[in-house]
Amino acid sequence: MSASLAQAVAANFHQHFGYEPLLVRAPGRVNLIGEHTDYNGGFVLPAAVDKEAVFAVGLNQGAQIRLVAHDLGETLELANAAEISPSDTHWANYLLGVAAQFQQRGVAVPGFDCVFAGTVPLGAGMSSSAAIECGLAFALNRLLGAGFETMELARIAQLAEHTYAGVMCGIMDQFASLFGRDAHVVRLDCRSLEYEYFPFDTQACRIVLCNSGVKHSLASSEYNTRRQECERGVSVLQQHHPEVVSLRDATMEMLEAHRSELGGTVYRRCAYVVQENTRVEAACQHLIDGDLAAFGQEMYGSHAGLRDDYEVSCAELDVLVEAARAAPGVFGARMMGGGFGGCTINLVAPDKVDAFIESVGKAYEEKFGLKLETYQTTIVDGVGVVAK
Ligand code: GAF
Repeated sequence: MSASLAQAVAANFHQHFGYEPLLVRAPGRVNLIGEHTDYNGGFVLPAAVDKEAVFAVGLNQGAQIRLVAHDLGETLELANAAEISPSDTHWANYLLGVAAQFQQRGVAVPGFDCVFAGTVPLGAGMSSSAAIECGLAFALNRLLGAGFETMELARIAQLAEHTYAGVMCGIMDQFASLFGRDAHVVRLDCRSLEYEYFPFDTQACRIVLCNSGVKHSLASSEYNTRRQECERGVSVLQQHHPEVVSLRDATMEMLEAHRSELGGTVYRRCAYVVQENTRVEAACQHLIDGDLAAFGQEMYGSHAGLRDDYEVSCAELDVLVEAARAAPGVFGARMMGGGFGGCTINLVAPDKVDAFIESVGKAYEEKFGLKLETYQTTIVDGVGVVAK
């Protein structure tokens, strides 16, 4: 974490509010494989990374909520913490939604102050919003002595996104931000919420993100539509297979048998999810076997499914993945996150990173006239207090 960013946030808090805050850091995430599976009760394989949000938070002994977005130089004040409601100020909703979730769980939220800043690129599919939600949830839990367990904080953050940001996200991003572990990826079963850590050495295999720079305005509405299409698939299958509670329980055989009833679009959405769950399980085995080449093939398969069947990719992401495939030293590549823009994730041999960036950057500039932004990420611990 950037010590200077934490210092700047702390200094800003002192300047605004004049007392000592709790300092918290909350990372964004990458996801190696398992996309759009979380809200289908399936598997994901994310990790928390060194692009983080930093918070200074304190209770102000009054009733006001005072929020400062350090990077934007914007503030928002609410007269009464007991009367929280969604705001017209977009960024504030991620914070207010969290406070509202505490209240919903019977925790009285008194006046508090919060200054936050971050290095998670916005709209890059690295979950800047989850980082913001999780950081405040962690801080309020501490300051209020609410005693929520970490998984409950993930749910609080997820529901904040549902209710105050209007995105019906799964739990992956919030889970990854809170449960990340240094030098490990974590496989989460999004139904049982059981999880398992796998060592991942970014010195031996670099995680390079290529930011398409595309921020699709339809991303959240299309995301919610995909979720509805999956629910539609489940309701069709349930009529024949009552044991199907989510697409996690579906098989390709079931989908084939009821293909016409599902209809072309819903069939393809469901097929993608069923196949992606299988890929995550296979990918974890490849990780255990130390077979990065085989792991990478699962990533390419994931991208093809997201592009052709789930239809959440875009031309820029497709070009980045194809350019990666042609570049030296690449084990695998795919679009990452909700889609319609944001980043691709690439696993690259350490000695080939510079050549990879040059080659993909050149292809991207040639095709779209855009300068490619890339990030080499390392895997870090999940949300925690910033050591003083
Ligand atoms: C977004 C959502 F927030 C996640 O819950 C997940 O569904 C992801 O898109 C796609 O895998 O990041």
